[in-house]
Amino acid sequence: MGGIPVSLGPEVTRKMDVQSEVGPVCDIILAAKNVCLLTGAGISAESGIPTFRGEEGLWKTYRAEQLATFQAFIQDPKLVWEWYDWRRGIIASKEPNAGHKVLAEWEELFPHFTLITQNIDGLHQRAGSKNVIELHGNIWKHRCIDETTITENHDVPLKEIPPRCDKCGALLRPHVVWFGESLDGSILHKSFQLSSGCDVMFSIGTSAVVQPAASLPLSAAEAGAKVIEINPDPTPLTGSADFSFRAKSGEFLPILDKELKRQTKQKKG
Ligand code: BJW
Repeated sequence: MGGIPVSLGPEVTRKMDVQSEVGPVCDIILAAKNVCLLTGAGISAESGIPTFRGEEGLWKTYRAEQLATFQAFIQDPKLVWEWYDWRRGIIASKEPNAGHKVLAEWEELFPHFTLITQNIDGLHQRAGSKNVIELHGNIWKHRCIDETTITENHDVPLKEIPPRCDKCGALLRPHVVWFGESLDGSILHKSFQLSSGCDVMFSIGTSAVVQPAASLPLSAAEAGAKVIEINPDPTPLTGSADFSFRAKSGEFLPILDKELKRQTKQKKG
């Protein structure tokens, strides 16, 4: 299956003939009974939250192995928690963008709609999405490394670093999935089931390199779904996507949404 790369930089987006660029993909989306989405850090980029990879990415400053593994945490919990505390501060000061808001509205637009995110920032929920599958956890939750109990914590900054469990005094860790750790089995199973059962699968703002999340759109494609990618840069998924829009999600999703709603109205009227 060959992807159709459609370049839509900000200039082009303003000038493009919306119906000819987005029209064909709208027909496919509106015919779908079951729509599934996978989002990544790129969807929050326009809110001002750094992505992981790329020029401005978090890994440019910190090496993944230094901070996003359990070994790194046990070696230096203070360093790891300082990094998370810094990121919590950034996230708390930012707002969901136009892309998050469109996806929140799509929950009502499609009868069967699944939003799967790799993001831990909670911005989809803050934009109004009610059913969000979080593959890599949530930065606003802590987990006791001994008792595995999960607690919500929204303190910015944290009161103590590293934080400790109120009940047993053991170290608390961020309730996120680090490299080398397994994702929650039931969440992963459900995500693959939903991806391989959908008619249309979006991959939005993800570099599509981190497994097993990156396999979700591929499993959808293998099961016959149309795959639509939205990303300013090409990714390893691009060749397998039916449509690959080179665009920022916060700019492109509102355009797509407007056209979907226009076509829906036209069909009804
Ligand atoms: C825009 C934009 C705009 C910019 N609009 N777009 C083969 C098979 C299976 C596993 C592996 C394998 N090979 C290696 C592994 C292990 C590893 C892995 O995948 N490594 C790869 C790097 C090779 N996977 C794991 O360890 C996973 N566990 C696992 O597999 O368990 C079983 C196992 C155990 C032991 C051994 C082997 C298997 C766990 C992965 C956990 C990932 N955790 C992190 C950190 C979470 C906590 C935290 O945030 O602190 O999750 S890493 C980081 O990457 C984070 C993200 O969710 C994840 C994905 O990143 P994402 O979202 O794609 O962001 P970026 O920055 O990469 O991309 C942003 C994109 O946005 C770019 O493309 C931009 O162009 C674009 N963009 N502006 C739209 N405005």
